[in-house]
Amino acid sequence: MNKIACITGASSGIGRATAESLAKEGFRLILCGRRKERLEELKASLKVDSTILVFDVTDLKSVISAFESLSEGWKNIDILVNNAGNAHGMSAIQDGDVADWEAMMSSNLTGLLYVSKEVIKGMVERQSGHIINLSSIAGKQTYPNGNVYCASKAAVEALSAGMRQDLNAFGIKVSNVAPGAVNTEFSNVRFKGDSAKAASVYAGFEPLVAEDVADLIRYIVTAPAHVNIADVTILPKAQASATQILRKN
Ligand code: 8X3
Repeated sequence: MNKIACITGASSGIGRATAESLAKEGFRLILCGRRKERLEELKASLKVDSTILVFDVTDLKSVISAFESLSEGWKNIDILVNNAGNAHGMSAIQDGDVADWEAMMSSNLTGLLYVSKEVIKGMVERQSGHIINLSSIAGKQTYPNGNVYCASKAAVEALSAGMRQDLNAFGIKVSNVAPGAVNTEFSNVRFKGDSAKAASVYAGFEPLVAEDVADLIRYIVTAPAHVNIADVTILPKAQASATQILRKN
């Protein structure tokens, strides 16, 4: 296997688990994130050839220079996993914090576009590639107090469909992955370090773990060449919708 997979938000959660899962398949990896030490630690733990790009997806100049800095041997990216993104705050729209709104729209939507633009160029030239966008159940169903986070993920859903249509002519596959409740740093970030509140999101049922989503991504990227897994929602067994979770206590 000589294929190169580029993963954003690789320093933790679903991104990190995806890096570990694709490493087991033998992919060469470009590990992207803001936290250099974590990326270095991850790189050292992997048994495949990998390289690190440290940048913030919301900073266009950094995104452009990071991809320009790749040496020739790393430029032909076969797979892009657009995983970087987060939720910031959870409140009714009338109480929303503008800084939180901007942080979500810029990482979940604009940042995904910035990174995709840099990678799509080469994919179009080579007439091959596969983009996996991490959406959410929140992109398919809006829930109370989810407003802007849900809007940012609904935008990812629209972009996945739009990318699939526009890149179809170039033989590029686009897949959309929409997870439900996954126990990662997600809720800790959403609730700004309030660990009790974060833990309560996953209390009383067995949530997904990052490896469950990574396993799905591994399946998507290793499916036969003529198969595109276009859009998958992955939920814990206890979850029936964005707002319906069967809790035991
Ligand atoms: C994360 C899932 O349900 O907390 O995107 O929005 S949810």
